[in-house]
Amino acid sequence: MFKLVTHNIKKYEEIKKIIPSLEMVELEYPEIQADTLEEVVEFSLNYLGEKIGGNIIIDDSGLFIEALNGFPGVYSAYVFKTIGNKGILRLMEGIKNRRAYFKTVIGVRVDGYNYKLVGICHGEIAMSERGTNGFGYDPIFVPEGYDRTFAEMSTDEKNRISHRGKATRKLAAFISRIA
Ligand code: ITT
Repeated sequence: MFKLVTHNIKKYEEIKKIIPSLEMVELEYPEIQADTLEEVVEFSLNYLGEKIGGNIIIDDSGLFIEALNGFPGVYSAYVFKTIGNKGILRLMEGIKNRRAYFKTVIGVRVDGYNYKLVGICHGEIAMSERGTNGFGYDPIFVPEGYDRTFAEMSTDEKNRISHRGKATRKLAAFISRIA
């Protein structure tokens, strides 16, 4: 049995649509300041392995904007809390290159070993916030090949193309191999 450790219920709902047996454990855990999501995940998995044990899953995600040299990236949670979508749109004012991508690193800890599964979704930063579904940066992110933001899509539609959907399908395959 695997436990997803997060305090983000929306994240859990997205992952649970693909892996219905997943349980959620609501727990805050320290996230180190590092250059990559992979390093953050590695540290958190080791910390949680000591603290709660068992088979653990975590999801660390970020939005990487090309014209801002990858910002907010590993700082996505803090930036969302402080300046939010409006702040990002303000930083992007007058910038033509709106390319960005979301990346999810899912960390799995099984029997004391850590594994990572990655998903990436390319797209663009919208000119304004649109839509009310999803969470976080969804209202300002338009995935490649679409003209709607993630926040204008259902969870199933987002899951089909999103960073988290891709990483979660890899996770499902990984779990079925070790089960
Ligand atoms: P945890 O408890 O699982 O850490 P969190 O919300 O802090 O939950 P992250 O650190 O992975 O999650 O997310 C960093 C930020 O990016 C945070 O502000 C999220 O709202 C946002 N984010 C993550 N995934 C997203 C997605 O699929 N769509 C839009 N925003 C997302």
